[in-house]
Amino acid sequence: TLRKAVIAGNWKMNKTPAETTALINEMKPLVANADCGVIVCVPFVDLCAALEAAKGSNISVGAQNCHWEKSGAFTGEISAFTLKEMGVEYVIIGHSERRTYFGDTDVTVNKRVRAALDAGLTVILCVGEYLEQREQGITAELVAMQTKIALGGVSKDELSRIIIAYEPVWAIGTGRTATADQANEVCASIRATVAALYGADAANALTIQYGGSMNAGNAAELLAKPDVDGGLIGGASLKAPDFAKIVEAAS
Ligand code: 3PY
Repeated sequence: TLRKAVIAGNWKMNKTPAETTALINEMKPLVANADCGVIVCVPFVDLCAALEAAKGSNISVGAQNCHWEKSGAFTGEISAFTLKEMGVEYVIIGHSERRTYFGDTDVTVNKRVRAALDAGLTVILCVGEYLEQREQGITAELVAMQTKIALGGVSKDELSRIIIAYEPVWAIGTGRTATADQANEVCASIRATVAALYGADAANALTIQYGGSMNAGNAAELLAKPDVDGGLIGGASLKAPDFAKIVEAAS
């Protein structure tokens, strides 16, 4: 990367509050000297424990989704304003598991992005193609479309509170990783899309992560690429030594 990297763990639906406290306490000394951003995105019910455990450390805390309304009759949902009040700083939006299993669309992703920004959160916006789309040769177009729709109504100032995570769906939780060149190519195409919308300066300042089975073994090669500014880490973020190795590779 040419920018300061950001490493974010996506814990998905893993860890209880007690396990959250233990894992963050284990991580803290291992990542204390990081020269990159360090974020853990935990399940909603683990946020209190994570915020408490991370207090005073260089680990920031994020959620994995938020609703677009401030409050109301939306059983089971959590508002961005609630997250902000709790002290949460980041929120993942549009992860492919949300899009695939829970009906999130480009349009609802955009609504969630807007709400998160309005609440004062920083968004980790996920985009990425399915295997069939890659094989059809439409990856760049598809990812550009996802990016443009998600950023609808987002101002140039607000872009400083957006991180984009490129996550090829075929590499998520499968152990398959995009090659470093594949990852860099799509991250560069996302940067070009953002440059066309907001100008080159804004695009050059944007953090674009790669996600999809990034781990302690492959992180250094991926992060060595100029347009890969960090990682959104799945399984490897659940083990403190592995997560710390990725943070070290990004520092
Ligand atoms: C993965 O690495 O599997 C992820 O989905 C990270 O978000």
